[in-house]
Amino acid sequence: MPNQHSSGRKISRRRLVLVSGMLAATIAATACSTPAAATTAHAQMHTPVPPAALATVPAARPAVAPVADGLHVEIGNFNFTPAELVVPVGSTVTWTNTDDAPHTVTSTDKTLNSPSLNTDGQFSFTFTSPGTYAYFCAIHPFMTGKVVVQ
Ligand code: CU1
Repeated sequence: MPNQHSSGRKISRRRLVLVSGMLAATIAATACSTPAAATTAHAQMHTPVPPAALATVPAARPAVAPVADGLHVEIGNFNFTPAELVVPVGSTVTWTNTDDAPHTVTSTDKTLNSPSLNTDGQFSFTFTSPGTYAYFCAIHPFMTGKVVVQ
């Protein structure tokens, strides 16, 4: 009796091992094929836009578009662009800071005297007299620009 009982136990234990082994193999096969198929489908869905390009989109700051109308100056990469702007008398020029660092639009005689402009900060000035208006950034004096009013 004890022998039968113990051998019956061994059989059922062996069956369990076999069954669990087959299950493991099935799970392994499923785990192997499913992500591969999903990856392929994913890659096909995004073929026109590489995943690397998608990843950079949220990092990009929504642009305060510098308008190329001759009346805007972008302050970016520690430069005024364009560094020299020629405008007719009565023009209003707007500077936009696209840098992460703060900048100012300052002339020596303080005709131009913006506050510190943070990222996306803007400053506008209307030029009512002809002349050359040289300016710089009071925080980074190596940054210079000029507006020629005709
Ligand atoms: Cu600056």
